[in-house]
Amino acid sequence: MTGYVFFLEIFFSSLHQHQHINLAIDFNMYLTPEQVQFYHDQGYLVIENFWNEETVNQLIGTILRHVRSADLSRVTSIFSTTENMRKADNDEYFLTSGGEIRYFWEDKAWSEGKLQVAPELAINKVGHALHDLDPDFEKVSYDGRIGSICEELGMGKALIVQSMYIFKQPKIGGEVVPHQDGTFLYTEPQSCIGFWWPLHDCTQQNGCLWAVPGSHKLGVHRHYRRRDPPATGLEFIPPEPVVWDLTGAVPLETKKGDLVILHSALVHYSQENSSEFPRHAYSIHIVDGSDGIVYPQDNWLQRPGFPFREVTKRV
Ligand SMILES: O=C(O)CCC(=O)C(=O)O
Repeated sequence: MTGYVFFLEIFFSSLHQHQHINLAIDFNMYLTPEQVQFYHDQGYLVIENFWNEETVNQLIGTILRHVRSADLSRVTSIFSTTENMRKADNDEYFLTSGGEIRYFWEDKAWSEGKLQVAPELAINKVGHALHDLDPDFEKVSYDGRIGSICEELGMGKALIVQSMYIFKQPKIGGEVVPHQDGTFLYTEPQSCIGFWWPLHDCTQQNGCLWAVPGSHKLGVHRHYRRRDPPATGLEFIPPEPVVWDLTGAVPLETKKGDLVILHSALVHYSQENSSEFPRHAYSIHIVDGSDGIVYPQDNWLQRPGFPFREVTKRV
């Protein structure tokens, strides 16, 4: 929808210079035309200061309350994205987590069957329905600004399909190997957009996100899918790992509360947290639920009886 466009003429003056700047402001748009263009050209976009410090601190406090009050004694699932460490593929706890708040351990938190650090320093991630089951995460996930961004990036009906709280723990936080989000959450045609917020300042030492600009233009290379019954579990099609060309990858050393938006086919990753500082992040993934766009039944994430909800744009 085209909104009203106001032209503002701003006059700056100083002892040495006089400058007129014309700004075109469309008050119905959240993104500028330059930001939309950047996203389409590069496959990602960083928006600074999307959340203030109070929101960031509230979310960290909320997740710690969840972890401290959860019964973790029966949680056995370790989450790792490296090919030889993937344990999720046949793990019922993971496969049925689409509509739940579930906990996944960091691999390096364990040695000889024993947890080496306190549980809140040992969790890799919490997934995958905080956005629908916790009021604080619901409030930030269904923020109308996100609906506006989705519309401005071309989505008709923005449905949040999953959320993750990623801990990237000090010293033991594992890498997230290069991947495309459209591998794990795909629609026909592809439509997924990732929203990722750091809750601590990110550096290369604590495992900031890396993006390969323009990589989204080559499409999604691989699918992670539920096997056809009567087989169970998950598989990659094709099974062989993709050898990614990471030439030109850029570190996104974002600050807490910034927002990173990721195209479904953008190759991105993060390295281990080798620092003594945490690097928490919250992310949601949104797909287009418009007529004619299909969310296949072999996507790993299914939540029968608990429909995905739309994030509407701000008015
Ligand atoms: O938080 C990270 O380190 C990586 C997250 C990511 O790649 C994703 O959510 O797709």
